Amino acid sequence: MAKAPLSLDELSTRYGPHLNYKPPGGWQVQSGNQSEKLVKTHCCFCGQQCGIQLKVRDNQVIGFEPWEEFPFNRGMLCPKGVKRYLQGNHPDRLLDPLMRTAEGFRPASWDEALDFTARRLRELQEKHGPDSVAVYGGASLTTEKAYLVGKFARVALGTRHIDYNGRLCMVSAGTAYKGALGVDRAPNPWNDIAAAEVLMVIGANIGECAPITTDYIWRARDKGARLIVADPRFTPIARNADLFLPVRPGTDLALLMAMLHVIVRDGLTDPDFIAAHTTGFEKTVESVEPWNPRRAAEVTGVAPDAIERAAHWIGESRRAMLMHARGLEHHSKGVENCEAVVAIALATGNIGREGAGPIMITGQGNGQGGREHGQKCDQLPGQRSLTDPAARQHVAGVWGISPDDLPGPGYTAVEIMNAIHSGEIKGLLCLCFNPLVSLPDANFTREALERLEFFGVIDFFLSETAAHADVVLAGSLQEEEEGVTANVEARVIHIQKAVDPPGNARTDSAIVCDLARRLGRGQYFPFREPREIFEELRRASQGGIADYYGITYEKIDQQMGVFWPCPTLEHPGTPRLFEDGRFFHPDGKAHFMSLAWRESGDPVDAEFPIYLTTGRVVSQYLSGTQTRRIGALVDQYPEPKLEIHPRLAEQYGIRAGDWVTVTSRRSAITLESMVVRTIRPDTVLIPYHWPGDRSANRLTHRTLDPRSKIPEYKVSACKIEKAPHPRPAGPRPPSGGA
Ligand SMILES: Nc1nc2c(c(=O)[nH]1)N[C@H]1C(S)=C(S)[C@@H](COP(=O)(O)OP(=O)(O)OC[C@H]3O[C@@H](n4cnc5c(=O)[nH]c(N)nc54)[C@H](O)[C@@H]3O)O[C@H]1N2
Ligand SMILES: Nc1nc2c(c(=O)[nH]1)N[C@H]1C(S)=C(S)[C@@H](COP(=O)(O)OP(=O)(O)OC[C@H]3O[C@@H](n4cnc5c(=O)[nH]c(N)nc54)[C@H](O)[C@@H]3O)O[C@H]1N2
Ligand code: SF4
Ligand SMILES: [Mo]
Repeated sequence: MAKAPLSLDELSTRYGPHLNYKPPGGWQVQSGNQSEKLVKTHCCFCGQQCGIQLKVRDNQVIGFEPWEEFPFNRGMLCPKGVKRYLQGNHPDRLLDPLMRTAEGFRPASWDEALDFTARRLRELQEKHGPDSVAVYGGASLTTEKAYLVGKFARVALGTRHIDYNGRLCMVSAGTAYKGALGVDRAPNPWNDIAAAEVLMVIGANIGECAPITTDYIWRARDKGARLIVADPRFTPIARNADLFLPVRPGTDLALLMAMLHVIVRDGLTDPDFIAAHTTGFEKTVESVEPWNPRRAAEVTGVAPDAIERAAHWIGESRRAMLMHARGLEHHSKGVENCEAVVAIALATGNIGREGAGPIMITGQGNGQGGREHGQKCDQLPGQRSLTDPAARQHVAGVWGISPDDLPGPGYTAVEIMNAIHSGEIKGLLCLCFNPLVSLPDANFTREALERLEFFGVIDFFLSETAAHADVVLAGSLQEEEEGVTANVEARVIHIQKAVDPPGNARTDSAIVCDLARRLGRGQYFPFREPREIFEELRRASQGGIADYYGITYEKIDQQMGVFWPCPTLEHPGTPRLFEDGRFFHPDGKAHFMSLAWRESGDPVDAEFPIYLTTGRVVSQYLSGTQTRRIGALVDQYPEPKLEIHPRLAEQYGIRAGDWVTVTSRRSAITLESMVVRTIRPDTVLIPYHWPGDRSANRLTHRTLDPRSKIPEYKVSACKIEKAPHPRPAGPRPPSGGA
């Protein structure tokens, strides 16, 4: 089957020369127009899930108003939130299903596209077995859709291979919290941040990636809280820190073990709490014993007295919080890193109280809800385990199938791509995921996609990945289908439908249900609207860890969100976990782990002597499919730049604005330099929101954390050289070039 991606000309012919579209004069609204309405809903982008009111006229989202009563963000929005409304009517919107032809794509009818998709998936399964096809889901989907996708893979297709893009995001934190505390959720509501006395932010660029969280930190600062920041870069939030720990990429575990070492050595633990509520503390003590601050300083580049001070501030406080994001987690020891953070909180008794706790900062819009109800390869709804016989019995009962017909655990996201590359998996259905830009080692991903015998995508834009598909099914934006998401605090909130999908585009869940019918499994997918999916989800989650049984759309509206677990209709929800000192393990205790240092998967050496790390900028979102199409956001940061310290730049004769070729053990890309004093001199950073020859993921490696299976995006080895000539100049398209 032809697999060549569309050329830019082909893309433009089909979708018009609308790259980086700005509406002439903006979509301005006449005031007092009777046909306008405001719809209270949430931002479709990051895990803060800010409340926003979308302004709707004639079935089009034409603008927004702040939603000041919504408690999480109180009307505040970041640059992405105020521009999100520009997607719905964007000229690149897919308005019909597309089928690949020898020349590119042609619009097709839904019958043709869905029949073809169902037929090809079944043909592959008949020939090569049920597990020869895989499903990719995504955590920008509403929880209803995420639940539906998990059920679709297992019940309609009967494959064990279903995983999602949150595998690239939250799984190190999730694995660690599940192992230590028995539940994969930030334990505290965000108001607790404002009540903390000591805040440690580790591997989180709060100002750019969790902008609204900045406000909570300011509130704590206003009350005198101390702020510790650990990051290889002096990020915007670090400018306000009392203590900055410029940690070398990939060495957080040594830093955290040394902090634990000091906490134990100096008697800063909470022995009563440890004795009453935890197990295994001696294992942790033993593993941190060799990690005195001097040894850790050699590994991390952080001065010993700074490590001592951080440990003392946290150990001496009864209201300390440790906040972390992907800088800590995108590592081949991402789980241990998070376990060490949790261990510091537990050892000092800083958990289960206002202003005290370890908190993961969930990234994706529905990063929390999207990881609770079964689109993970080893999971059933309610954050249940797919291998637990009682969980299988319960969920199979709700679904009306035999537990014996539920497939077992399958591959994780990167493992699925590896199996596509090796030919083991031959068909893929992908929705809400752009792996060609977001998986590590992009050249490998592209080779894999070209080997697929069938590839179907559900998206509303033709992403770089979708350009490789045989069929692209025109799906829906968040505001085109009702549902729920769970924000960074595990507050379940209500996504309101503002408009219908445009043209012949359909809602994601209608597409999935229709496909299930064409696969002969329609009786299990009778849903006419998301509310019916939610009702089933409530029952499927009942009794699980993420228990949604007591949550209804109406209750969410009344309470402005309901924190799970919420087991009964009378239950108010659970903003703060562990207040009664009970953890979610059967023994009710929190479990300490033993920690062990190991090197990253792509270590620096004489040939590749510089640490390369990757991350984000405030105006772009993830693989950029959405934000690279919004002119005002593109203008803020049009191209990826190489952040480099003046000292390192000087060593290579690089001046600000020079073009630099960055080479890793996989590949090379050339980009403009941005010489800044805010990064370690042994480290460079590239934001990853761009495809093709601007893609940071051409350079990254496929080493995974052995337990969470997260890629090690935050540390690769590279070399740099000044490039004689820049790449061809001029505006670049949002799509293509992959
Ligand atoms: N503007 C914007 N906001 C977003 C997103 C976006 O794409 N754009 N994406 C959302 C999503 S899905 C996510 S996951 C979050 C991500 O949010 P963050 O994790 O905060 O963002 P990153 O830029 O990936 O990395 C965070 C920080 O880690 C640092 N870092 C790199 N290596 C290391 C290391 O080894 N140790 C330590 N301690 N720090 C290190 C980087 O310098 C960076 O400042 O943001 C969410 N919000
Ligand atoms: N080098 C490097 N790589 C990284 C990271 C890094 O820090 N460094 N971060 C990783 C992280 S934390 C993450 S979360 C991943 C994200 O990586 P991806 O998940 O691949 O990124 P997205 O841009 O969210 O891709 C989602 C796709 O789904 C579509 N989409 C969005 N919403 C919907 C919807 O409601 N319905 C449908 N049908 N489609 C939808 C979008 O148009 C887009 O094409 O990237 C990872 N990759
Ligand atoms: S991108 Fe995140 S912080 Fe910005 S408005 Fe949207 S939800 Fe809020
Ligand atoms: Mo993420």
